[in-house]
Amino acid sequence: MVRIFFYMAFLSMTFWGCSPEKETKLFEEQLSERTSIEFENKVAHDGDNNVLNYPYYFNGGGVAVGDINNDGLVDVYFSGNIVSNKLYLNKGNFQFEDITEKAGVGAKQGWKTGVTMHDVNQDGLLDIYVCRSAMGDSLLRKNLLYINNGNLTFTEQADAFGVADNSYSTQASFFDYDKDGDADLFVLNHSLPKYAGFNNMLVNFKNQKGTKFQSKLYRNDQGKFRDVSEQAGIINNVLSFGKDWFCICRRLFVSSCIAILWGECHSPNSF
Ligand SMILES: [Ca+2]
Ligand SMILES: [Ca+2]
Ligand SMILES: [Ca+2]
Repeated sequence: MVRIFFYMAFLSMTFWGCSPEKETKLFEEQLSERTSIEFENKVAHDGDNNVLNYPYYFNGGGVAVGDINNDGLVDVYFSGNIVSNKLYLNKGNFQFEDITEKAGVGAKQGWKTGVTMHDVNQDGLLDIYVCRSAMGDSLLRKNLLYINNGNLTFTEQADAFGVADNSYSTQASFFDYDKDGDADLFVLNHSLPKYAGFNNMLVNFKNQKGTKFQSKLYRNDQGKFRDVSEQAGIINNVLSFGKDWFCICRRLFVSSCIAILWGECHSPNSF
């Protein structure tokens, strides 16, 4: 009996003496109190502003990261549907400064969606391309291209570069589709809710085309972008929802089975 008690006491001491290893995590959350990043994509729910009138109401905005001033620190740009976009300059040690106003990249008008950073004019400075959607006024749907001036300010030049797409845009990506050394542009647009209910034959949807929701491929011709969607064989119809894309074996997959380049491929729907 004494021996059993001894063993029990020993085991208890052993377990009590062992503190569990500190849990190691792959990521560590940095709170806004430290980073000063306080962006919030607030959307109103009143009057005609609701998901019934616009089914993409909760698609959200976007975020792009890149070193806009080439100081080795990655900066962050957020797009807000109806709130101002925000550009945060990375000061190091997880400290960020909101430079939106002086940078001139707030994009306060329209309904902003996806955003991507790319050095569009190849001057060594990252530029910012912002997609817009939702608005009935096509002028407010024009996508925006903020060219980096090199002094923490930007100038909007989407029209000058030929990328002021006024469709209902979800997201855009720059990539060199014709392998000539410069980056071209693919803009994924979505349709209005003609497909709602799915009470029509899919073949009818597939035959419905329109410039407002047609996804676009823009070829970079010496710095000026031109719409080459038709000649590139981009297949579009009313069933265009959104995208997640990746290149495998020279094939471009676009979700929702809309655009097909370099082959006859289909990908799962990812509305
Ligand atoms: Ca930086
Ligand atoms: Ca640039
Ligand atoms: Ca190219």
